[in-house]
Amino acid sequence: MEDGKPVWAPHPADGFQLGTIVDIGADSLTIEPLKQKGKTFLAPINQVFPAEDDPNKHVEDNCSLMYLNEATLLNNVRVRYSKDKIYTFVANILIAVNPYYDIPKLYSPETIKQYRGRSLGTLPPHVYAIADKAYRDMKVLKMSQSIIVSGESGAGKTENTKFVLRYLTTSYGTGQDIDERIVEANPLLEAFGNAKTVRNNNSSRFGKFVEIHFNEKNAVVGGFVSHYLLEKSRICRQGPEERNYHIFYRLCAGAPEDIRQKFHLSSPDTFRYLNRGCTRFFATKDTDKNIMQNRKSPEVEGGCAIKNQSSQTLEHCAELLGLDQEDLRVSLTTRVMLTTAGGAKGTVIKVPLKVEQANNARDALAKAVYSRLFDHVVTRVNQCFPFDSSANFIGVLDIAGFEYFEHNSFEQFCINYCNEKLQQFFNERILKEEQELYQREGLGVNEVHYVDNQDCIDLVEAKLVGILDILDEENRLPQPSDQHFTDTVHNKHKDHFRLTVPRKSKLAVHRNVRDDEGFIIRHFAGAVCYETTKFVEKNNDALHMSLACLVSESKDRFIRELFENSNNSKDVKQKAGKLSFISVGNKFKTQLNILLEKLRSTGSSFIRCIKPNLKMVSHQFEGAQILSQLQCSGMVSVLDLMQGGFPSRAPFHELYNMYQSYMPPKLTRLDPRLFCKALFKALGLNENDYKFGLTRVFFRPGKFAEFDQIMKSDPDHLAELVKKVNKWLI
Ligand code: AD9
Ligand code: MG
Repeated sequence: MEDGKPVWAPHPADGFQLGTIVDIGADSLTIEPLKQKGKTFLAPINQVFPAEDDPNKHVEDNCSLMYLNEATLLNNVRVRYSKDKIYTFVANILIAVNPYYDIPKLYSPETIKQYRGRSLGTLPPHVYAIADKAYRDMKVLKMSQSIIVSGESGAGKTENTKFVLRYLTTSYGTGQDIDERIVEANPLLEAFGNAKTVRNNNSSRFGKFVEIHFNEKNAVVGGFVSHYLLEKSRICRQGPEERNYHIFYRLCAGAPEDIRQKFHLSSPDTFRYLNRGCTRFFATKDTDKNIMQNRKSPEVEGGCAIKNQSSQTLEHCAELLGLDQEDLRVSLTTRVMLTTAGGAKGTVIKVPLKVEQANNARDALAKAVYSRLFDHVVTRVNQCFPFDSSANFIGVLDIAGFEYFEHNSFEQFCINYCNEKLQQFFNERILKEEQELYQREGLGVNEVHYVDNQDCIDLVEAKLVGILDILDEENRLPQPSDQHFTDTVHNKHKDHFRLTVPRKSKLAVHRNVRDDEGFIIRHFAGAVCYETTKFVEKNNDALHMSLACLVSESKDRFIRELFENSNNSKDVKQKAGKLSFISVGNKFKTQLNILLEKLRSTGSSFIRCIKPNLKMVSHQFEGAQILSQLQCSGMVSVLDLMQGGFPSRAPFHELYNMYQSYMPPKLTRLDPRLFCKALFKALGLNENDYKFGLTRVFFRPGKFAEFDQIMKSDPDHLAELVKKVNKWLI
């Protein structure tokens, strides 16, 4: 970068703005914005990037730009988006910007046909190009493939996933029922697993990996769906302007009369979980006879009773769960314990619950029923596209990207841990692909380096000392606490590079929490402060004892079966003595490791989805927040990774076309490869700055632009150059 050359400098709203350098300081630059001549500002050197000569130029593959940096990437995506070109490649990675409106013909059957069998790069970037590449790779390499779709909420992951599934079943299905079923599973899964949130009116509240299986002849034979981390808190509570899962409102609005009667359906307003107002508890010091009779613990005060007993809520609930109404009432308001005091060791007693505990028990029951129902729905979906044997599969992963909210809890911790693992896989693959490309092109180099995030993954999942195991240990204590857990994490990892104690200002000011109740993890995509309140509770999937026993003995076979696996021992006495704990974190860790093992055994492609604006409207490009998504999705680190090798690459014929007009006719008669060779030799370029591959020239960072500059320099220089070329040719 030098005085007078166009550069991209930081801009608070647009991400970057064009300007020129007017002065160079020790660690900052003075920039004059193009749009506001005369009004200069200072920018840190490491945040200013060289710009292409023509800021309106756009390219299908970002790697064919002369300057490969986050600013030129953002600009390329911006220019393309303004022309409804929402897809862009960065090498083999596809960036997809959500257009928030239907671009005519973008996904038409004709477009599907066009992409069939065509190599990557021969047609404009498209999600179909990625789907077809996966299919062709599967066929040629005889190896399963995966397509990893990521991005923040509302970025278009689920829509793109559906386009991939539709493409594959349309292009390579057998034309039978099974193709349609794979596509039709989506509305069903979305009814149970999607909800309106402030970020997306149809937000998936679970992650999924959908496999399409193919036979030896590479035709579709079946499918399989795995699901991850259904958001359970939504069942009982939704934020302002948010809703519970779609299925509830659909049932209330459109169920046939017999189902309405059977399920006692009415308007959503009448259900607390849909709009606050169903079974509530209030504090009691006396009244309830049954509870009083069973009180044998010191907690005589502070029991509770069900408030709206006059309504039929409890009765309906018991009826639908196949339970005795009285049993349900008792189980919701008391818990069983094994006495150890006063000689009567081993006697089961019922301890009344406090209001808050009873509310939690009720919510836990609702969450358990729903999450098991969701598991069941996925199992049934899987039964709809069974297959006897499969040669290979193409799996599409639609899972939430890196999350960083104002308040981050256990859910964000799990999803960001997942994203660390996926990022590592992404790095491994991109690195490998770069190296393979260099090998294919015969470059004879092997020197791409990147920053590994294994230390961050270890911090979360290492045996005993990892945060997940520390949390499980806490859950197993007789009296687990979020504070004790947090302290243990900090004690075990005092000087860990990735972990710090949050500053008071971050957490405690408006909220009544200790200033160190939480931790900050330095993720690959940025530091996130997690508030650990409720970590212990959210890590436990077990119902309290009396409820667990109750539902496992439901008169309703369906309900009984939903709870069958988790409740092996029906002996209350035996179970009451134990602390019931089912670890959410470790279940996820296991699932994730199985998923990654699967991904590692497949060939892979990546789709990075981008949300263009927070208003969810078309034709609005909010540069700064798009830039932050490019950083969070690891795209900026891909550019960094590529900087370690030869990031800019140009096919010989492209270079030939670009520069032939500058050269005398004698030279342009040469074939493109020789033309380029002659040119480079004559220019006397440093051989460390570029490499000749079989089909293209690879440049070290910034060297493509230098070359371009020399080519376009003054005529005298060019004449000199031509002489040299001629000499070299002779
Ligand atoms: V979440 O993490 O599940 O909350 P996603 O899945 O990333 O999120 P989704 O695919 O649901 O986002 O897209 C959000 C909305 O954007 C959709 O409901 C569409 O209205 C809109 N969308 C997304 N992609 C496209 C597209 N290619 N063309 C038109 C689109 N509209
Ligand atoms: Mg989604």
